[in-house]
Amino acid sequence: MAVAGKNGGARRGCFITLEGGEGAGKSTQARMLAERLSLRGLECVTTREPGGSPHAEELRAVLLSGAVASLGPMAEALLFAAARVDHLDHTIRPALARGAYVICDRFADSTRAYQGALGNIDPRLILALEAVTVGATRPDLTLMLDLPAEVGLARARARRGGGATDRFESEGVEFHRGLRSSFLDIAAGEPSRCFVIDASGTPAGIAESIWVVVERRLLAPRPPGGSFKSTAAKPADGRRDDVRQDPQNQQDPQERVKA
Ligand code: Z5A
Repeated sequence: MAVAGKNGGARRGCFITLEGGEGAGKSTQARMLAERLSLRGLECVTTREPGGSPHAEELRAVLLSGAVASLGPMAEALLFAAARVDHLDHTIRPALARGAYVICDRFADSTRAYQGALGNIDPRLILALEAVTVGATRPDLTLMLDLPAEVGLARARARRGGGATDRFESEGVEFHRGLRSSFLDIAAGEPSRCFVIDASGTPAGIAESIWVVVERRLLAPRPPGGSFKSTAAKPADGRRDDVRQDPQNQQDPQERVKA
């Protein structure tokens, strides 16, 4: 059933985001998840932030060059938000409106973690900015890929070879440890949306863990003669009502899905 969103028309599709630190495997897993959903005959749109639409990709180049860093984390947060507005308007909302599964490599939780927690911006400001930019188009499911900062950085280094680091890759290991705990804090605070996935295994093993969560949370048929009840944690934004919200499927904040 289509549900009218606050910021942008009817919404029938499903919005999945992947979050986590540098080199956690988000892009790899976004691709693998899209392939698996496509095999089910579902339309998938894989996208990323910053970027995902022509103007937002232009802003990505500016942000990752480090040109905005000297203006401080608030200016960076505003520019990430500007890119997000364009991305939502031109890629995410149109895809959701036609019923697609949108799989997005990073989204608003990255602003909360990078600019908010690590940039020391008052969380109320970050959440207010998020409310204005994202509106009703909140993720149905967020997969937090978790692994030690050193492992993610080593993966990213190996991939880069001798290439130059970008604005965020060049931060020290303490920054990346802080990021990891910020993402875990976000997941613990919103267990009805977020699932922590152990991202230290093989790509295939992690993909399997993700599939278990996606099947259970988004694809499982309703129980005969009834429906899963919405939980108290259901956002009051009128998002799609056909995503299964089984309270028993909410992750205990301490529970990690093992690869
Ligand atoms: N940022 C922000 O500050 N605020 C915001 O609001 C938003 C973003 C939206 C975007 O950088 C930067 O913008 C990001 C946060 C900031 N900064 N950083 N750092 P990006 O898009 O260029 O990079 P990224 O988002 O951090 O992703 P990544 O480094 O490309 O990592 P990944 O997507 O998580 O991993 P991957 O590309 O899938 O894999 C990395 C390598 O590891 C690659 O060679 C793979 O083949 C390998 N890999 C993947 N999985 C495995 C496993 N399981 N085992 C071993 N090796 C693996």
